[in-house]
Amino acid sequence: MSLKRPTWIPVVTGLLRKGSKVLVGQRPAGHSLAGQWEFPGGKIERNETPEQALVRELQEELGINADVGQLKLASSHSFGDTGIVILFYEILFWKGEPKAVHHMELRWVEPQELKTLHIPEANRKILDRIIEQLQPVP
Ligand code: DGT
Repeated sequence: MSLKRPTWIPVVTGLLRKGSKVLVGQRPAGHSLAGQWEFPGGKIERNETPEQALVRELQEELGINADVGQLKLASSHSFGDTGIVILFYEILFWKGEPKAVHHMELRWVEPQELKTLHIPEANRKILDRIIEQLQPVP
């Protein structure tokens, strides 16, 4: 058992849907995981609910006003004494057109294409479940 309590960083991300596709952004240089393709989002700040944090992050990163939908998945990933817990929310409706304000590039991809992209390990671990969540409801 570890003597030191781990530090957990709570993160929220949005699964923005357009038809069968989902939006991913390439993380900018100078940040951790630079060049990797992520779902837009970021850390929950103090005194924010996960939904408030996601609305703020999507405004800052994409310039959209999002309507946060259902919580679809949760994942955790640790490195050393630190870990992240990521909550994935479905985003079906928003105002504005997503722009790469923060990312190097944005792409709408088919869920299966996520397998071919360089994505964070925290997402890779649960990619089958992410893809399953992104299938259209029959
Ligand atoms: P950092 O990590 O200190 O460079 O800070 P930021 O501001 O670049 O990171 P931020 O606010 O995007 O925080 C999200 C953290 O979660 C970051 O360490 C990367 C990690 N992460 C893993 N998978 C994802 C994902 O799909 N989307 C986002 N936004 N972050 C992810």
